[in-house]
Amino acid sequence: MKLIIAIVQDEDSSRLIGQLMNDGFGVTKLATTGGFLQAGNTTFLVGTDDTRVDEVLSIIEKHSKKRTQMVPTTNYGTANYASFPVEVTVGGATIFVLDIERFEKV
Ligand code: 2BA
Repeated sequence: MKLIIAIVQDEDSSRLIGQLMNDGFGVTKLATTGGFLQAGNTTFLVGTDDTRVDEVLSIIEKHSKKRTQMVPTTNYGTANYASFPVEVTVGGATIFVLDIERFEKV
């Protein structure tokens, strides 16, 4: 068994959870915050048989878009400091696949 942890953008989360549920996967959705942007994102936990991991990954890939975002960055100089925007590409999805030693529902 594997646990898939997938971090996606909030905008993609509704369609993604809908598709995963339709296809019979057990899913938990967590409201999370990215460390760099300090903005909300969504983390999915999906526990599944090894044989279905690729299916989950392809659903996540299909429903997770890449987007660009302008981020204000502060450049600290010696006398003054100025803030300037930098373009950051976020997503599609950041995915971890973990081996599960034991799975119980009690
Ligand atoms: P954030 O940490 O808010 O990062 C948002 C986006 O900012 C990242 O998109 C990346 O393009 C950029 N970014 C992150 N750290 C950066 C840095 N030190 N310098 C310049 N740009 C930086 P993604 O790579 O698509 O990541 C989206 C979200 O996935 C992240 O949100 C974070 O919540 C999660 N994530 C990404 N890599 C992770 C990791 N290795 N472990 C845990 N969570 C991760």
